[in-house]
Amino acid sequence: MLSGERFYCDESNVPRYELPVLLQDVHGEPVRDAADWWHCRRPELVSLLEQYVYGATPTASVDVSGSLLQEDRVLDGAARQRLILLTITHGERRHEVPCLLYLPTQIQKPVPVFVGLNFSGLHTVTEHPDMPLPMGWVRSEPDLGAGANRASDSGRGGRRRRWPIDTLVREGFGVATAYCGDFAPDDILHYQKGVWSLFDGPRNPRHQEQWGAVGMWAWGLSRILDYLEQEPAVDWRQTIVFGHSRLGKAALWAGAQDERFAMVISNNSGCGGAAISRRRFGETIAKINRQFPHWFCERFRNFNESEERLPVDQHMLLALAAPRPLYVASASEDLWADPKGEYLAACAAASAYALLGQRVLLQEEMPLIGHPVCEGSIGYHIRSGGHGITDYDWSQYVAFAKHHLTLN
Ligand code: GTR
Repeated sequence: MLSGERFYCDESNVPRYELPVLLQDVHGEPVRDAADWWHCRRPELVSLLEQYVYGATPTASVDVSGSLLQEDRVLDGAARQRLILLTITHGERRHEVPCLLYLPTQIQKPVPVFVGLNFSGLHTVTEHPDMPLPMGWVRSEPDLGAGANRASDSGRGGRRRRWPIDTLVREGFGVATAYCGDFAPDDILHYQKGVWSLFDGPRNPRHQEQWGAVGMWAWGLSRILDYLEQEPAVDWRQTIVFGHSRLGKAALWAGAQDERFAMVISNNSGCGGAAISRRRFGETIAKINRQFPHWFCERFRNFNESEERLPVDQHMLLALAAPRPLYVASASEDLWADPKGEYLAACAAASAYALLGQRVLLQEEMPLIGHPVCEGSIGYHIRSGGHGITDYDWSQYVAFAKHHLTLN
């Protein structure tokens, strides 16, 4: 929580609100069955979220190919580590993104893979000395030695605790990650220097519905999946899209749009992710738009301080994962992300799951800290501690994936 934000993290300040009805279309007609959902309501919700929150995702098809740059055996031989250069081509334009893929050496069959973006570069995920540093803009993070928005060698391995590759490969999973800034640098002055240039020239002010960084990150996750589809060692039908915080927002939006992802995980994604905007608890639409004007579409700003007029809320984003397994995770001290709002959104998404024949076992009462709900198609936990992705979070994701996916 930022200093001076206490007022916004007080339940007594949550206004009375009504959520927009999930199972009712824009003409007020009830969504009665799976056919109504697939043919009418689902596309309508994707389109509303594009128009009002994330901006429009380009529909133009692109070509994605991967070329192997490096391969090593790592973790005492438990994993193959591959550095792959993804080339994304749209007509005459192309854009390159390095991607890191870990595969368990013990398993001879195609494996399920966790796919997620990282905040600061591939070199922060591993200490491997040959991992290239990002060439472009990175966040200034003193503990990674990334001053003046340039990555440096001292950041090597600096975020490896967020990426328990060893555990994941030993549990039978692959892991794929790319640096979010290679799709869209996370900065108002630079975010159009990634995949944006494949489609549009810079425009200021942006068109009301032009995509922001969250949309570009989500799109990037799908391009990694395009590559994984071509990778024989990967069971791409069992890919799990996940993300922490701002990248959790992107993972949810990717899972909502791209039904190829078999499972969706949001770790502390908060405002613009899993949390109900109408609660105005912790980070609000006005605050996020002011601090991160490049994340969402311009129209989202019309709802600063007037969430009640927004035709969507975040339970609709979560519902778009249905009927696939969805996991939402909160942390008890991460009030800025509104744990209760994240839980209520998960509960409010359950009616879409029920419509599609899936069981959701979330109760009205929020689960206690450290008591995950893993059965049923929507998983949830709140752990003790602050904003972050910890081994505890990962062990729930592994258990949830093992429960819901068919592992070889
Ligand atoms: C915060 C932001 C949140 C969340 C977080 C993060 O500053 O207010 O929405 O995304 O950053 O990504 O760590």
